[in-house]
Formats: sequence, C-alpha cells, structure tokens
Amino acid sequence: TVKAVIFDLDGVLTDTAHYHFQAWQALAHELGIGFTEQDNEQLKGVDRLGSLRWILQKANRQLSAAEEARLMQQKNQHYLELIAHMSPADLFAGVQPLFAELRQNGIKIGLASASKNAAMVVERLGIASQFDYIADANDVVNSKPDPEVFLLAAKGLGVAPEHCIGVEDAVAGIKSINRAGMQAIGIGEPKVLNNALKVYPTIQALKLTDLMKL
Ligand code: B16
Ligand code: MG
Repeated sequence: TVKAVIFDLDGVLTDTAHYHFQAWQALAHELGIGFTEQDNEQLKGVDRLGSLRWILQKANRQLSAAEEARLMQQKNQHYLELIAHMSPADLFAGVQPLFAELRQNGIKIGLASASKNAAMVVERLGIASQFDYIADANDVVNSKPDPEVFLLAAKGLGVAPEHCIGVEDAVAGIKSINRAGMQAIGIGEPKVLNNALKVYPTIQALKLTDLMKL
C-alpha cells in the first residue's frame, strides 16, 4: 500500500530545467565549450559539481577546486537571477489537485531534490507548506543516482521505502528511486525513462487512482 509520494522538483513540479540550461549554457560558452539542449538532458538530476565537471569533460578540461568553486558560484548567481521571477503561476498544471487528493487520502507528500535551491523554488511556487518533509542537496552527501536523498525523505516522512512512490523526470533520479527500494514513476518519455514502472508525459496525466493500483 502507498503511504507516501516523494516528488522530484525540477522538471516534475516546475520547469526550472530551462533556467538551469540557460545558466549552464552561458557559462559553457564563456569557457568556449558548446552546450546544447541535448547536452542539458544529461544533466537533469545531476548535482552542481557533477554538472560542471560533465561540461568541462566535453572539452577535456580539468580545473582546480578553487576554479571549480568560482564557476559554480557564477552559474548559481545567474540561476538565482533567472528564478527570482518565479511565482505560483510557474507550478505545473495538475500539481495542486494531485496534492489535494493525496492529502484527502492520508498519503504523505515529500520532496527529494538534487538542488541546493529547492527550498527557495518551492517557496516561490507557493507550495512550501504542503510538504510533510523536504530533502534536498544541502542534506545529503551522495547525489542521484545514489538513493540517499529519497531514503532521507522517506525517513523524514516516517514511511518505509516499500510504501513510497518516487516521481522523477531524470534517468539519474529513476535510478535513485529504484535503488531506494521504492516504486518509480517517470515524467517524460518512456524511451528515456525505461527503468520506471510507468511513465506519463506530464504530471497532469498522473492520477491518484493510477498510484493506488501499483
Ligand atoms: P543546484 P532536481 C536538480 O534538481 C536539477 O535537475 C539539476 O539540473 C541541477 O543541476 C541540480 O538540481 C542542482 O541544482 O545548482 O540548484 O543545486 O531535478 O533533483 O530537483
Ligand atoms: Mg528533475
């Protein structure tokens, strides 16, 4: 039986993926490295340092820890400027009704995000108070595909992993859910998220009745 649903943030509840893309692309271009939307797909769910290193590796570049820190700070500054204008209107359609249904059925709501900016984003979206527990990149050592962030969310909710469903848009995220021993629901393309139990094109297509059948 399902006792909790744990959501990823970027790409599941809102489209911050596009802002991450813009900020990484600007940085990559400044470094003389090409960076496309397709490249950005690989970075979904990947933490900040992992993302920077992925971009540097494209050009066979390696930098000192201090340089890496400076570039991460620069990217984040740009990202913060981009998300500063976010509002409840940026919440994906279908999220509010799904949350309301979960609540009515006594199912807990958790967040498991690889972003250090997760708290600020859910605040801007106006949904911060709806989570029973929020786990983000500030609280974990190992990032997705490691299961740590989903396991932390389950622990915070007080629900055993086998009674949790995880919802993710990234390949690394689906892996993280599976390794946590939870049931994985994908948002996106079945071809890409082929390790998910079920895949829906958008969160709006996901209904509580489907989750209950798992
Ligand atoms: P930050 P999620 C992830 O969030 C994003 O998908 C990923 O593209 C980003 O690099 C990562 O957060 C780190 O974000 O730089 O804000 O700490 O999808 O796990 O909610
Ligand atoms: Mg995501």
